[in-house]
Amino acid sequence: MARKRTVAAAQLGPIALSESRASVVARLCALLAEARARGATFVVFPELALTTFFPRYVFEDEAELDRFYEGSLPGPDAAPLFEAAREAGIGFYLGFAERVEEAGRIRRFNTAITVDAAGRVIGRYRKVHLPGHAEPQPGRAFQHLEKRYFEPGNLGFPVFEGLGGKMGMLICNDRRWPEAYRVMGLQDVELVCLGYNTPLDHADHEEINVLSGFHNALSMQAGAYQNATWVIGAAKGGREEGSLMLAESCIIAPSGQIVAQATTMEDELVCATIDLDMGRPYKETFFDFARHREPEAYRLIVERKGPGPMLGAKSASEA
Ligand code: ING
Repeated sequence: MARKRTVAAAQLGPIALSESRASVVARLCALLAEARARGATFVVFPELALTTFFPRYVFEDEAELDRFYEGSLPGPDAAPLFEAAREAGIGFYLGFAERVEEAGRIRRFNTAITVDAAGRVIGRYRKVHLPGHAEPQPGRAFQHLEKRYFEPGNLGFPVFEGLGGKMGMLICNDRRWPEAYRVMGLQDVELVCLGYNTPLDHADHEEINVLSGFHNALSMQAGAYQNATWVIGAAKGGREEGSLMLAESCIIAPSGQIVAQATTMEDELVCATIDLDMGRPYKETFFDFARHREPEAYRLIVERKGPGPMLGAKSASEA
């Protein structure tokens, strides 16, 4: 029997540096209301969905930086979203900057939570792959200082029960790393939710920047197909404080097909009815991991961080 669910990517347009959380939360609630009207029972909001993408700035003053963070859960300003979702019986994924004290020290993560239709937090994920730099880079119009403002996530890539299936989460740059999807694929994930903030000037090479949309879709389509899972990607896009960011939020099937995509760079709800059983035929045939994978051959993936010497390299004389 099919496990059909109507889900949505809730794309956000720009969030101004001066925009209050209350104002942003009102926008999230409007998208949630539209999701309710269109019959969706789960909504994916973007990465760092409560504030402007603040890693584009250099903050020397810690108090000024901390303005952009929440505790382990979003603060009171976000309460209207949690209440509206619970009242509507809609679950959601929400990205935010998390500042917590653990073992006596302050830790900062780029975090996402999944909240079920009853308002319970059923998943927490902290972004593992932090792009950009720890130190400001000379000559950049906009910095990308996630390595300065966050630690790599320490929760792994959890998969948990949700929507009557198996759900997992990524955040932005994670979607470019096949290992991230595969760790969830090895937990039989059926729906991967992710938010992103993707500046179009990130790379120092314009021949790469012009392919941002292609690389965005390629990364998520490949992750979906190679792990026979649905992927929902929700962008914060548009020109945000001068920085043009990719939109193109989309919903991708286990076949790798894009079944719905945003057409604006503003607040836009992208809806689709998905069948959580769609990945099953792939997992029973050529992506039957237990039958086909050869972990012994993949050791380098875990043992090495960066490229190293060729294995079993024979010198010309030995060949
Ligand atoms: N943003 C970007 C992303 O991975 C980036 C950074 C852009 C990396 C373009 C590579 C190419 O979509 C975040 N926040 O990770």
